[in-house]
Amino acid sequence: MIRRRHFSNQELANILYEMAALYEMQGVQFKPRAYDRAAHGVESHEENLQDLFMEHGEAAFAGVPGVGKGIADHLKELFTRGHFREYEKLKRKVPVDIVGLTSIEGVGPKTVRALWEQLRIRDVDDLERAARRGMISKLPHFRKRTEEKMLKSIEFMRKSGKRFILGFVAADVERLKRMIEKIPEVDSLEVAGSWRRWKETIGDIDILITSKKPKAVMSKILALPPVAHVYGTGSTKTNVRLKSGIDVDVRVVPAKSWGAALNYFTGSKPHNIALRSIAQKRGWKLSEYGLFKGKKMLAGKTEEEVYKHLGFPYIEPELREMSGELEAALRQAQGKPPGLPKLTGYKDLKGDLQVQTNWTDGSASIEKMADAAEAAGLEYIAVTDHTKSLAMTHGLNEKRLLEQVREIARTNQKRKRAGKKLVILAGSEVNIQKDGSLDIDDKTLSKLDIVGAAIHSYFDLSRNEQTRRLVRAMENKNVDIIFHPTCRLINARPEIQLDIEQVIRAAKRTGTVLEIDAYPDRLDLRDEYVKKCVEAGVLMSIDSDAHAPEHFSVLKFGIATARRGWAERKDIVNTLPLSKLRGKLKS
Ligand code: DGT
Ligand code: CA
Ligand code: CA
Ligand code: ZN
Repeated sequence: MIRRRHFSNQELANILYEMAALYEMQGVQFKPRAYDRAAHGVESHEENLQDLFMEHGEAAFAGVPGVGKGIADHLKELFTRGHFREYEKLKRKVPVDIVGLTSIEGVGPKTVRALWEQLRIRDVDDLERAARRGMISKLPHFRKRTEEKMLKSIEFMRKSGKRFILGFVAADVERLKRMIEKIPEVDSLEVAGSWRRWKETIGDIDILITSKKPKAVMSKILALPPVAHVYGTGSTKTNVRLKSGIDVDVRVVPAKSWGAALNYFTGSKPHNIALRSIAQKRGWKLSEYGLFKGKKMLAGKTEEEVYKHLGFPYIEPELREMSGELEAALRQAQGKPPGLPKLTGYKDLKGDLQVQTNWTDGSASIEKMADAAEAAGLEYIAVTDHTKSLAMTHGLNEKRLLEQVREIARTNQKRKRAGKKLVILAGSEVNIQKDGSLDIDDKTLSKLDIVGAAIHSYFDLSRNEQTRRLVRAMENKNVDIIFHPTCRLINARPEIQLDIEQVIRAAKRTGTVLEIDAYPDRLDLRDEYVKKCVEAGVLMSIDSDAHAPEHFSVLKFGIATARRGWAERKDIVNTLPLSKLRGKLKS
């Protein structure tokens, strides 16, 4: 019997992204954008599309943004035959690893095509070899600098290794979790490890289960469709690899040890080790089975109980990184400030201050983005499209920006008449130029409700120059927020060189908000910089950087990053209602 292949939504999206790139390489019009849109839609769809299709047939595609008749037919073919002809045909023309190659900075589909036609480069290894021998810079239209950049980017990717960006595998993890929860012999289940601590990347998925029939649970897990390979399996411990390439550790523990095990497998390892030594100092022993005094179990059923016996209040998983949480917890237990922070909650955001629309590189209209934000529970958004010096995004010039201000006013009126509540602010993501000046004049900026400024080029300036550049932008009295301040892309591009302490001081002095961009591969500011801002009393915002209506769902990853940086509600400007937000921005 041939088992039909099962595709995760991420795998489907990757195929569609590849289609977009293949078409773009061929110089085909419109299709690349259509496939990109469909890929976005599939990627952020909650339910697995293949499962939905098996259950509901073609109706499965109706709710997926960007998936029209043509693409639905391709997916249908993929589900029923395991492949589809259009894709194979395109692949035959250019048999290269497009996804791998285009993940190198500065390599787009057109470059992939040129490299294939002139040097027969198929994958990243080929590219690296050619670049090292200086063959790229000898091609027409390629410069020495481009070649050097490619090599740098390849080196960075190799160094970052195989950690998965949490937000990009979240749908797969949730789906696996639901599948295991449905196994009748499973009593309770939690995903522990770095997932539960909301780290920006995870090395693997750690699943903790209680069950009275561990053998049955394990054998049913091995039979789940996403499982690709079994490293080892026993009644308490099983290790597998999923088809998506990520490893899973499964542990079954007795119910009486649940809390101790959850604590142990949530980590972090240094946090565990510290707790263990605190137990030892009292002559006790802490393990994944419980807290023991000799043979007597003192605690272990819940995490709260374990912490309590050790003299601590409950510590949120996001704080368990040994960055001072035990000292703060101890002070709190002794009634001495400062204790643990009262972390920003996952439902605390009232607005989103970075949203792109189809006026530039977003996929949807102002109105559609507003409706989606309102459905996501927000009270306001700022429309912040790119500006003119980012030509590839069709950035707005002064005239278009002012047109957009009027369009936003009209949209607000229209939505208000229809009884909708969310308010749209007129904003901008102004491009910061090499010298720290902005590409939109001050007079125009002063007409906006809110101005975000961001760096999108010259990532390799020296630390001094880069810091001065950003500080100059903050000194502009119209600039309310710096978006994605360090410009890193997780696993793809390092941070720009900044004297972060100086940046934070300048933010404080100028009253500029620093952003936590919540998009999963940005999370910029990162957690440790968030903590520095909290300590310095610098306000931050948590924004989605949405380019499509479904992207508001990424806000939770930004909130997690804020929590990992100990941020409270008072530290996050968009936890405020609109009326109070205005008072926190520059006038
Ligand atoms: P990851 O998977 O690299 O993103 O990070 P974690 O934190 O999920 O680490 P992982 O999967 O190796 O182990 C899960 C948890 O198990 C870890 O957070 C703490 C605990 N753990 C693992 N190895 C040790 C150890 O040698 N000693 C102690 N005390 N705890 C450990
Ligand atoms: Ca892990
Ligand atoms: Ca693990
Ligand atoms: Zn954009």
